[in-house]
Amino acid sequence: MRKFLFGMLALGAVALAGCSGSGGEGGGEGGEGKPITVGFSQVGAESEWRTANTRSVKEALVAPEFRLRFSDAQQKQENQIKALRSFIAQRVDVIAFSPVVESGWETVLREAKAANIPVVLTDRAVDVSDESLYVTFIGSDFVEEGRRAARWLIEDSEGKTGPVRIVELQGTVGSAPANDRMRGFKEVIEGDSRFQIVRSQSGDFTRAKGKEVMEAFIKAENGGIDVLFAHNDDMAIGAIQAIEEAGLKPGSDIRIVSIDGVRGAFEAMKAGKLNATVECNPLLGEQLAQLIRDVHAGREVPRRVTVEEGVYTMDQAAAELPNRKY
Ligand code: GZL
Repeated sequence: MRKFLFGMLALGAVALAGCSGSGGEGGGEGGEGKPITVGFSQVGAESEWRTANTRSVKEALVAPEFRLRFSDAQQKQENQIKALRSFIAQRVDVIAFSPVVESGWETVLREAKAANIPVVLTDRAVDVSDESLYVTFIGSDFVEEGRRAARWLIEDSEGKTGPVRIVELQGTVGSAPANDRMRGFKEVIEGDSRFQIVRSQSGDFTRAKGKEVMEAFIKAENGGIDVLFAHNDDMAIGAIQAIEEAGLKPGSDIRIVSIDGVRGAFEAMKAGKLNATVECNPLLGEQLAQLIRDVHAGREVPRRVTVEEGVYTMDQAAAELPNRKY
């Protein structure tokens, strides 16, 4: 009788661990109080936006509920793949990551699936044929962000006959935000012959590269630039330095619209050097933590979780600046 009872208890314990864990050490909600071990692979530290995003994730995934294993990929896909493989080897409970580019993830995501470790995408999406390779994606609608930037430009160009010559500082080549912001922007301006994108090049989302590429644009176009569309505020801030060093006035000689809504953008708008920024909210930490709790507990989650965002212009900057959280 005693052997039978012990057997039943052991069976129960295994079942409990099985339903509370997801192939990892088990834990978190219902896992006898064990923390949920999360492997998080971050793109890098390339922009103010990224710094705020990292802070938000680290503030949300805290002990004792979570055990966070955080890796900074320095904007290199090979580093992210290495990190994901390490998380798999460590048998974490959940993997979460922001993929630096859209393609090249099938193999490592299949390895995570084979190890029965659920994957949550944050911030950026992946382009995979098998949708079951990740459970959910939380992040902004980058196509809509591109549309919003173009709608601001159309409004700002009211009464102008054109041509309105635009240069475009694109984000990291192959990344979802770069691909989608470009698509959304072009979708709105096409059909209005006043607008011409005369130069486009990647500034890799950084201030330094944004400045360098804008210097080249100014030299090449020799005064023939009316507008800069930058895929993020950091490249716009770098470009502002290049515009000033060329003896031109950012915000008037060259009007500028960018994306993110970081503090530096509000300071530039307040100084009259940036005309508009489209918000892209990096503060996903709390929503991500709840998604991880739900995924780990085996609860249903939406395939796509978006965040609310707005558009801010120069005249709103001074009033809004004190409210900014990133
Ligand atoms: C957008 C994010 C982008 C930001 C950039 O969600 O992936 O990466 O717009 C950041 O500032 O580098």
